This record gives sequence, structure tokens and C-alpha cells, in this order.
Amino acid sequence: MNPALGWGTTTFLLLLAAVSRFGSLWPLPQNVVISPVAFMLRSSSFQIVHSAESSAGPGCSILQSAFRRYFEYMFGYTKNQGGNTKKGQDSEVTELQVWITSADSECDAYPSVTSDESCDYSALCCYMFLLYSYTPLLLLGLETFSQLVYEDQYGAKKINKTDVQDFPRFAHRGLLLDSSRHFLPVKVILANLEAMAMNKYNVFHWHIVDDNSFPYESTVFPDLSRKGAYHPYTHIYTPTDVKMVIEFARMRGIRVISEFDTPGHTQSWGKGQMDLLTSCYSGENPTGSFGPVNPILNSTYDFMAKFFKEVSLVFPDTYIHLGGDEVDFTCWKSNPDIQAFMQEHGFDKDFKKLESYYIQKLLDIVGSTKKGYMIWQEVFDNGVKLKPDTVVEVWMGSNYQEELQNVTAAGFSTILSAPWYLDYISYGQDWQRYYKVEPLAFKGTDAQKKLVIGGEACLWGEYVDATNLTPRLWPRASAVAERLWSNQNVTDVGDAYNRLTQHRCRMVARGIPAEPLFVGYCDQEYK
Ligand code: CP6
Repeated sequence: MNPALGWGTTTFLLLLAAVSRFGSLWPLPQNVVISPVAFMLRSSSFQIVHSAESSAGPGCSILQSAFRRYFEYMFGYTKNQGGNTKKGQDSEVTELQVWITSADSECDAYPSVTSDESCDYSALCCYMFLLYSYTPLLLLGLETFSQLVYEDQYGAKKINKTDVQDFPRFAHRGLLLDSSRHFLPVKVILANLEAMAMNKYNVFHWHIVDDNSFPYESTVFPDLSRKGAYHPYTHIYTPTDVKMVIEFARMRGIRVISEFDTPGHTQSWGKGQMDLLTSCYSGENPTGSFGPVNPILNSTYDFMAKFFKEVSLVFPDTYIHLGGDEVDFTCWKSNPDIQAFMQEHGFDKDFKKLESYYIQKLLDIVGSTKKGYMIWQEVFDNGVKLKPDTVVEVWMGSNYQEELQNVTAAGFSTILSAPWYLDYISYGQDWQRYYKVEPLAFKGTDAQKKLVIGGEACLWGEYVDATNLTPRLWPRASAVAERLWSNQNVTDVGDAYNRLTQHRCRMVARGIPAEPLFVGYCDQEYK
């Protein structure tokens, strides 16, 4: 245990202050001024409505369902509905008006990396708040509004007159979940999408298959899940399940980027697709075990073309993550056919060249589906020729600053996940370590820094399933969320502790079993 992250720090925080001047806001908006003037909010008279000037109306399902969701969050879990307070005693807010200012309200569109997520709002006068934004991603503004609502000492709901202008610091604020090491029921995925929205995350990086199991049910290659999933019926994601996840995410302004990692991490693919993987040899004889995808067969590329055609249609996001990490060369080295192929192509003994050969062909295949791709850093490190719009994900912990420097110097966009591997756990408040990361603290020009489009918190699945995923993730992933959303100068760990404690209790009140930061209690404990 590191004492700097444990006792010393937290005791100090608890003694110093308990309430932030920013209340329970998380992540902290870019600009916020909370005045001391408070108004009453009552569930019987309060409404969220479209303003007359808005380009969206009640036909916008994404907004209608958000109105309902946030109304419930504001009033649904009250211990006291405020019925004991006489009407007219305090000034009362009766309306939150929502005003979409863009001509095209984009109600049916999928969020994208270029979606404008900024919004503004203010108390116009005594009875009305106005929330306006350029796209329906004013969902984020509704989240902020709901975070401003609190209960007074009598249990009545209140909100202070507040001005906010808000926008994210980084466009890509992602969370990686791994549904291969353990199967994650759809219910668990949806609950975490809900928690992501509370933290203004906007990308779900779905590491859907890996060595251990293949739960994605392919319509073109149904044997992949029939033979490669932990169970062919109970531990798979059917096309309907996948659609449900994507739609649930869309309604919350979240993109779903699927990852089908190759050529390594593919043991489960081999069960349902003959000859896809490399046969490993001991001397002259096959051992019966398999290595990465076999890169020397035409059948491999025919398969990949058909498979990724399907994937590109199932997942509407304009990006697909193609993996490319941690390729083990041992099996390739042992295989005589591969040795001969290496000779023919003049690769000598350089297996990185063979890896690049495979990835190059895969990228051409996926490029022809009109999708952009994301890849793990090794693909860049190995010198594969990449399309200019490729996003390189930096995950290796050793000297990630130098990697960011190199990737951006080569002109590629990048996202950072190296310091945010939430599968690592330890005693104490490790959220502070995630919180203190500054993604742009590397040597480079302003143009290079602009290429850092965001980051991802990763929760790999070796030690998590439905029993422990949610509490292990929250509120630790909230620390990353604020780093990716709020201004660079929001670095006060003491203030963060006070807000995050309350934010965590709010998640608990909303049904998310988020773990505690340290000693204490919530007004409304988890049931
Ligand atoms: N699975 C896949 C993993 C990891 C990676 N890819 C991983 C590696 C090291 C650590 C944690 C996770 N489990 N497919 C690397 C991107 Cl420490």
C-alpha cells in the first residue's frame, strides 16, 4: 500500500472540508456559477418541455425518453416528495425548457466523433430554466441539471439559480468492457451504459470476443458462437441483443465501437472456423494446438472479408476496432509452411513483417467497407501503412508519453488508455492516481496535442463478471471521466473527493452499486 494514496491523504481531506462549492457536480462543467438563490422544485408541478423556438419537438424520441428518465432521477427516489411544504412559500421552478438551436435536430442519428456536445443553460427568471444546445446531445445538459437538484433539511427538492456553459475537453471519452473472459449479461452492459451517461462517457468500446470465448452470434458464420461461446444459447449476444445495446447507447449519446481483435487473441475463433488459425508444430509434427490467425492462406482473407462486411453492417458507428495487440510469434515460427512463405516473400526471420503483411491486407478489406479503424499501438509500432484517419490506441504502461509523441509526430489521431487500466486493483484510493493523469503532458507541438482526441478506461475481464463488474468500475471510472471532460486546470484532489463522494452516492441512489471511496455513508444506501 502506498501511504500517499491511503490513510494520510484521505484523513486530511475529510478533516479539511466536506462540501464543495460546486455541490455534487461530476464531471465539473467548463463554466459554472451557482448563486445562493434557491428555488423549490415539486414533482407535481415541475415539467421538462420543448421551448417554442426549438427545432426539436415531442416527435424526438431520444429527447422524450431522456425527459422521462431525468424526471425520475430527480423525483423518483425521494424519501420525501416535499408534500409538507406549502405552495407559494418559496419561489418555485415549474419548467425546464429545452431549446435545440441547430436547424437539424438529429433525433434519429447515431452519435459520432464530430457530434457537438456543448450546451448552455441558465435560470431565465424565477420559474424557468432554459437549456439550449446544438444537438440532442443536450442529454448531457439534462444530466447536469439533475445534478444541481438537492434536498433541503426538510426533504424538499431545491435548485439554485445557476449559469452553466459546458463542453467536453476531449471528444472521445471511452470505456472498454471485455465480454469474452467472462460473459456479461446484456442487463449488466445496459446498467453500465446508464452509469456511463451519468459520467458523460460517450464511447462504449466493446471488446466482444477474445481467446476465451466468442459470444458474438454471427449470421454469416453461426458456428463461431455455436462452437466458440462458453454456451451456444445462454452465453451469446444475438443480433437482437446487439441491436438493443446499440439503441440503448444511442438514446444516451453513446457510440458503440466493437472490437474484433486479430490476428492474436483469437483462440475461440478457431473452434467454429476450420483452418483459420495456424497449426503449431513440434519439429515435423503438428502438436494439435493452434496459434494466431494463419496469414498465408487465401481462405483467411475470404473469411475476413465476409465477416467484417457483416460487422460493418451490424455496428452503425463509422469506426471499427481491429485490435492487433500482443501477437505471439512462437507458433508461426514452428510452422514449416509459414517458414517457406517467409522465405518466398523475403521476410527473412522477421515475424513483424509477417504480422504487418496480415494487418495490411485486413486494413484494405475493412477500408473497403467505408469504415474507419482503430488499432492498438503495436500496429503503428510495427510500421504498418495506415490510412490517415486511423486512430491509434496507446495502452502500454512503459513510457506512454513517448508513444504519444511518436504517434502524433507521424500525424495520427490517438487515444490514451495506458494509465487507466481499471482491472489493476490495490488497497487505497487509486482513483486519485487516475485523476492526476494529464494526457497532454508529453513533448510535442500544439498540432500534435490536438491529435489526442481522448482516452479510455479499460476493465479487462479476467477477474470480473456480473457479480463484481459494476462496483469495481464505479466510481473509479468516474475519475477518468472528469479528466476527459473538465478543464485542464481542474486538478484539486480535495474538491474532487468531496464532489465524487456525493456523485457516488447519487449513483447508488439511482441503482448503480458503486463502491465507496472511503469511510462514510449515503443518505440513501444501496438496496
Ligand atoms: N486482452 C487483450 C488483454 C490485454 C490486452 N489485449 C491486456 C494486456 C495487459 C494488461 C491488461 C490487459 N487482457 N486482448 C492488451 C491491449 Cl496489464
